[in-house]
Amino acid sequence: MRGALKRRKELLNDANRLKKEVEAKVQDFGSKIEAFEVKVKDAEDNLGEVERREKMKAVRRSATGKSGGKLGVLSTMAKSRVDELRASLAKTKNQRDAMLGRVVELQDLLSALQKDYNPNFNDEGVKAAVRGWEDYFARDTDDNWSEAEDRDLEAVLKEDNEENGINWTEFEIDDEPESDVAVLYQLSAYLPPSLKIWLDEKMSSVRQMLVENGLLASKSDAFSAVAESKAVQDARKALSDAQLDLNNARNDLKHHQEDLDKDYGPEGIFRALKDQCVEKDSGEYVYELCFLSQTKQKSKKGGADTVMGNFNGYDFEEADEEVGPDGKGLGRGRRIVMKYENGQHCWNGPSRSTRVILACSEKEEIWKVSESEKCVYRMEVGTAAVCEQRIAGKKEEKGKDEL
Ligand code: MAN
Repeated sequence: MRGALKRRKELLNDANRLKKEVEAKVQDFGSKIEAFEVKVKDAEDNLGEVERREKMKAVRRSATGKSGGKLGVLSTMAKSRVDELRASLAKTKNQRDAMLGRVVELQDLLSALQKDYNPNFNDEGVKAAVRGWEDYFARDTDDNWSEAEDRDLEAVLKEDNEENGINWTEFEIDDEPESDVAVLYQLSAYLPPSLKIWLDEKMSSVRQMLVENGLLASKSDAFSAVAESKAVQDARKALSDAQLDLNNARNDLKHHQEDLDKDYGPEGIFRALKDQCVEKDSGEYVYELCFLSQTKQKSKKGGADTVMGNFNGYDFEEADEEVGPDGKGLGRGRRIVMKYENGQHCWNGPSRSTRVILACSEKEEIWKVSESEKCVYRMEVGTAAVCEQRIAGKKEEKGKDEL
């Protein structure tokens, strides 16, 4: 009995430790689930955002792309007009420079005439030319320009590119929603999220209706989810992964919570025996008892095992028998019974079931197996889990524990 009570204590310690482990898991899963919920929420938001962005891109493509939307046509025309003006300006500048050369040449000629002519020689033509030249030279004109103006002119004449003038490619393949139609979406960004989603859905359904009624070509698939972009696919995958993690964690938590709610007997001691198995050789079979799990009949001649019941709760039974000198017996008093039901179906009979009557013993062992009726079994089993302290108390000195 002393050994049995010691073992019972060990079982109780094990049971408490196992219970604590499950409680820790429940707590752990609680915080894990919170984190997974945040992840799912983020993934949902991200998917919504990516989908919206993709829609905008589609709208932009139809507005600015080769499909010839208003802005696309306008930007193409503006670019060719700018090119045309730049070519004219270049030509005009060349002409100006050539003319300037000629003016300088003429001025040199007239300067030479002014310097070298003979004023005593009465030639009216020469005199008029020199006077005219002097007037011309003295006159203020606005046909001269500064070096800075010339530099500006050179800059304007340079080809447009990313660093100079207008970056036309930006208007052709820019991802940002700058098109006239996409501006609508920019405006919708100022709306509260619920209204924004509502607006998107409305626009999508209106477009779908127009496509279905043949009023709008579906070619661009602007709002259709048929050809989903990689970005949307990735975002969707991230969401389903996060949802899977969350569901798994929720299921695990549920499983552990149910385990905590389960009846593991007095002080939860049977938790320490859960899934532990003991066997007994008896007649044609070896009988197996797995605590809180199954009872089985294993044929010694080979062949498959027969399930004699699945654990399905507790019952009590009043025992009234002598215990032999080996201490292996039910004795007298109220005994816990583990019920194993719904085992393999019995030919011409019920599903197999087993009543497992527990009595105190130092170690777990099956003492006796019987088949009281066809396919209704009874096992008398010893385990330290059901030993009672008060029995020891009667026999042992009260003060011993304190010592
Ligand atoms: C097998 C065993 C027996 C049972 C019979 C019923 O032989 O499970 O315990 O009585 O089947 O047919």
